[in-house]
Amino acid sequence: MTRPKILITRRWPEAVEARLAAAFDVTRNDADTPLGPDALRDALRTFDAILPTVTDRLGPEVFEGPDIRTRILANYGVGFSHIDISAAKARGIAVTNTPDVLSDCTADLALTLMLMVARRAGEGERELREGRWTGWRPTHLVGTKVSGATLGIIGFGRIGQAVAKRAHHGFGMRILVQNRSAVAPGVLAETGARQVDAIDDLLAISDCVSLHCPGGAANRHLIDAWRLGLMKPGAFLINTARGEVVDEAALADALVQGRIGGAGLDVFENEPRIPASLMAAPNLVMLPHLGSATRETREAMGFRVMDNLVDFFDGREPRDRVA
Ligand code: 8YV
Repeated sequence: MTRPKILITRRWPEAVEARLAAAFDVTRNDADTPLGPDALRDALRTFDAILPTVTDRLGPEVFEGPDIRTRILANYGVGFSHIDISAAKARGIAVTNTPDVLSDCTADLALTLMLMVARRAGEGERELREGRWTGWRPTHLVGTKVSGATLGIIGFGRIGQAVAKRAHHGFGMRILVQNRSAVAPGVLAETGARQVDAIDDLLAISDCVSLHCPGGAANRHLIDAWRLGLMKPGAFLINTARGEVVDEAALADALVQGRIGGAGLDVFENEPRIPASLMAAPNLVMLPHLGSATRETREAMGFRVMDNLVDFFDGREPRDRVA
């Protein structure tokens, strides 16, 4: 039997690439630059499977036209708002993702950002490296105590729950949760969390707000100027979910005007472009989409994609099918 032809759209950890190459007829993108719409359109006509990442925008236009060969988009990552799911479905293309394996590391990074912003670690590091540190003094770079504060988590899936565990059991934080469906009482009890119905209620009483909901059109600008205005003065906003969930221009205004205490962002609306207003905003820590960026997790994500592919081509239902 001929082996399925698969395209890995970016370079992946070597161990995973080697296992994929042993099982499939693999084409790699050795330039490791994002594929544009034309390349993706061609790929849909050339490969049985495409293994995309967040940098491959598979919008509706890419799926148009005849002779599509691809039967599965086995996404490397849990978020898939870069893929037009209804267009994929309409063309009979399955879509899978990689949940679970990145929850710990993404949660770790959300906590990293929270601590960096609250304790002014970004400012401190810049000051020291630029030779501006004049020495210790009681009023120097005084931040905000995180231990015992209230953390509002929007989206209480696997990553949100992993954040709650760290914040509650590590830092004694009180946990508030907003989620589109009711969270099981047993799950809330693990971190003494309380679920609120409305995002607005959570924003008004949280000292820090961390976003863990999906991206995509439904949640675009969920955090807009009005909702930023509901946050406590001095509160922090952390986004490790998707850039589009936050209105970046409104966030920059809120930071410049000192209406909130600060923000930590790992994701952006138009990656890798960062608007000048955010570059200039005070009390903002920005990281280049590092949520899952550990060797262990990036390998586990790759092997999870491989499991999905093997199941699919062996005629079994892939465990992480989202469409
Ligand atoms: C990935 C992520 O690095 O899984 C996700 O949704 O945001 C990151 O962990 C990226 O999306 C890879 O496609």
